[in-house]
Amino acid sequence: MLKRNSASFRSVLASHDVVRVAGAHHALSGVLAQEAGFQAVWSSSFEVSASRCLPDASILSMTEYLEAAANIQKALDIPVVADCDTGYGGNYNVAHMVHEFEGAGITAVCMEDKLFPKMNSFADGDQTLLSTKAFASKIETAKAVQSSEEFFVIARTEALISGAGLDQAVERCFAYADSGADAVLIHSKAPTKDEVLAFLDRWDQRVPVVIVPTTYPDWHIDDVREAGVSVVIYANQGMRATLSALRATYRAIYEAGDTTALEPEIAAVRDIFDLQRMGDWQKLGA
Ligand code: SPV
Ligand code: MG
Repeated sequence: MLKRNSASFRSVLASHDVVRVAGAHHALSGVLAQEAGFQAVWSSSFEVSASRCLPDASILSMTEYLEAAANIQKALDIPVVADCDTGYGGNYNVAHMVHEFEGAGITAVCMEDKLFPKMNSFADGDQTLLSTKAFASKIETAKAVQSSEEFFVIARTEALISGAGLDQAVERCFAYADSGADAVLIHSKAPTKDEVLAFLDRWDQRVPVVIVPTTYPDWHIDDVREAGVSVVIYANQGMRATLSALRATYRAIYEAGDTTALEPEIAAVRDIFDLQRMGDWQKLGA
C-alpha cells in the first residue's frame, strides 16, 4: 500500500500506557523500527549528525534536520518525534521551526533547555542551561504558533546533564508544563536510573514524562511503565548496531577477498526490495 496516513503522536500516546520509541536517522531505519513494533520513531539529532560524520553540536541547519525527519515520516504509518535541539535559536527560530515541522507532517517535536549552539549531552563541553524563563518562553512560543491542536511539544530539561541537580530539574519541568508543554523529558547520563526515579518521585504527573535510557539500559519496559513513565526513547542503539555491523562487514569483505562466507549473514537484496515496497510500486506501471 503506497498510501501515506500516519497517526499523530498525541493519538498514539492516548492509546498506550507507555509509548516505545526508537531512534533513527533515515527512512529505512525508521521502517525497520516500525516493523519491530515501535509506536514512534525519534529523529535523533545525534544520529542525523553522525550520519554526516559531524558532531551533534548545532552544526547542521534546521532545514537539514527537518529534511531528515520529514523523510523518515514519509515512509511510516507511525509518528516521528523530531529532536529539535534548542529550537535552533531564540523565539523567532522556534516559531519558524514549528511552522516548518508541522507543515511537513511532523506531529511531535522536542526542545531542550540548553544554550544554542548546544553540545550532545554525553560529550564534554558546554552544557550550560538557558534560564528557566527564557526556555518557558520558547515553549509558550511553540504552543502559540502551532496550527493544529494535535501538535505535541516535549520540553526536555538538561538540568541533570549540566549538573544543576534534581531541584532544578523538577522546578524547570513544572515551569515548562505550566507554560504549555505537552510532556517533559528528563534526561540523565548517570550509570543508574536512580536520579530519574528520584525525579519521578517528585513529579506530580501534570503532564507525561519521557525518558532516554542510554546510560542506564537495565530498565525493563514493564518496570518503566510501573514507575509512571509514558514515553521511552531508545535514542541511538540502532545506529550503534549499524556501526558494529558495517564495520564487521567491510572488514570481512576486505580480509576474505570475496563475500562467500558473508552471504548467509547479510540481508538479501529481496529483503530491501520489500522494504522499498517494490511490488506496490511496480503495480503502478512504469
Ligand atoms: C539524540 O538522540 O539526539 C538525543 C539524545 O538528543 S542524546 O544523544 O542523549 O542527547
Ligand atoms: Mg539530540
